Amino acid sequence: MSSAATLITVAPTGAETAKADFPALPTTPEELVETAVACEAAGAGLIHIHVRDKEHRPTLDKSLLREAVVAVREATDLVVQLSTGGAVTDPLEDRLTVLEADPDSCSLTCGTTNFGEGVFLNPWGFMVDLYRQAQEHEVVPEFEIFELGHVHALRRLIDECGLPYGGKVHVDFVMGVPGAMPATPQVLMAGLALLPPETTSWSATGIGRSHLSIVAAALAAGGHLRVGMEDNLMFAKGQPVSHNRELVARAAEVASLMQRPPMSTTEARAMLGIKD
Ligand code: KMH
Ligand code: ZN
Repeated sequence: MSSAATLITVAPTGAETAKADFPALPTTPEELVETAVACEAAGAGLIHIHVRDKEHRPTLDKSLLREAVVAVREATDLVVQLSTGGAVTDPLEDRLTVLEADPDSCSLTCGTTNFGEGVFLNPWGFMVDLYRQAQEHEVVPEFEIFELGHVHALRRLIDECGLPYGGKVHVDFVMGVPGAMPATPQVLMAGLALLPPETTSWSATGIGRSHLSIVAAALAAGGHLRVGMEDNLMFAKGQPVSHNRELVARAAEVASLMQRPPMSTTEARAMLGIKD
């Protein structure tokens, strides 16, 4: 399960930060494509996309999602992953329709969790529907773990529904969301110890100031990385991120120093079981 090269996922936008509060956040189609191109050049292999509407508000509008998938595919070779998490206010039915936009991959969160002031709902029936629809649409799910118990829910999903499309199981630990599991190396190690045997690869991301310690812990433990302004708006103390590329470039530099250079997009597709 550990790998010589590192998959760097960029999550450039998210659904939580307002453009008005953070103008560098890529929210328009043009900004998304420019970000994707720059991050691929800096070492990213996968992009996790949340789309915004003309007013920069998070949206699950199907045609906007489809346009984003097509535009990023035309401009890059990145693995294109759409968020099915959306915003905490998005209805479950709308989150299920994301697969109709035909991404390579989709996020699939393995249970409900506290999410700051809100609750991010992922009841069992929704997880099963999303899992089965991803199998039917030939979309590779990435299993998001916000709490340690989510690892057991993933085990149950695989037991009850079989392997995902592509035959690989890629897990992403999203650590340090306020109210959910803390972003410490110790918690990451506990999560790794619980992973189902079917797991073929894993990555981790630390929210906010835990970002760099989780980069280091994940690399040391043989995992992959997720970085980006969805998770972290500060490059360093007192220095806001001015472009997602900076976070990808730093992750690539640390990974290379640890003899785990960034993976190519071809290697990423093979590792994740993405269809040609
Ligand atoms: N925006 C969060 C409520 C995902 O993309 O699947 C959920 C989230 C996870 O970001
Ligand atoms: Zn997301």
